[in-house]
Amino acid sequence: MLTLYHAPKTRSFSILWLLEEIGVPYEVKRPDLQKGEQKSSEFLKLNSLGKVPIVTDGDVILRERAAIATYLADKYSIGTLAPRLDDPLRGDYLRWMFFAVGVMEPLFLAKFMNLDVPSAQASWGTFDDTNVAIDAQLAPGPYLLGSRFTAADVVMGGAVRWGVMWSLIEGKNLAGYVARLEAREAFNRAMAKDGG
Ligand SMILES: N[C@@H](CCC(=O)N[C@@H](CS)C(=O)NCC(=O)O)C(=O)O
Repeated sequence: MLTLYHAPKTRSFSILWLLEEIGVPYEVKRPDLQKGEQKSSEFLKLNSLGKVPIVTDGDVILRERAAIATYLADKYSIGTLAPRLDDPLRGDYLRWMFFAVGVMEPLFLAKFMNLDVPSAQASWGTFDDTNVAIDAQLAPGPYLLGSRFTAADVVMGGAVRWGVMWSLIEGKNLAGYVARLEAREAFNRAMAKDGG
């Protein structure tokens, strides 16, 4: 049985959503972040950073959204939510899976904090390059890899939704993309389960 450690209205929503997309049975454990349960010694054995999401799959302990999503989609939805290793789309799939956490999140934070990071040192290049790259990737649509919805849309989708909500990114293809994601049945099932 898969177990997801989840807290409402946090980054772990992506994994809740992905599990609903995959359709595999799982249980949810809900540490109370307000009470600091994620910093208990028991929890820190699972993730020394004291953060959700965590997924356990038997003896395997998974941490970090992009890693968790890559593992789950490869193991439980290969050829559907994850392009196979020999699929030409695999490269783009991995790019966007890791773009969300490695490029967009630090960029959003830098923007929020008004940090002036030289583009050669920043993982995101320039803000405009990043913004244009995301919008251009979505131009053919309806999803990141064109007609195919993948686990990368779940992880990137979370970041794009957030960026659009806070007006951190813009582009003519973003609002429609977010609306398509939010219309998905699995997304709405996850929303209903988010708070418990
Ligand atoms: N790099 C982690 C970040 C996870 C993360 O930031 N989780 C936050 C919630 S959004 C958390 O658990 N915060 C609780 C705390 O640090 O006390 C990932 O992508 O999975």
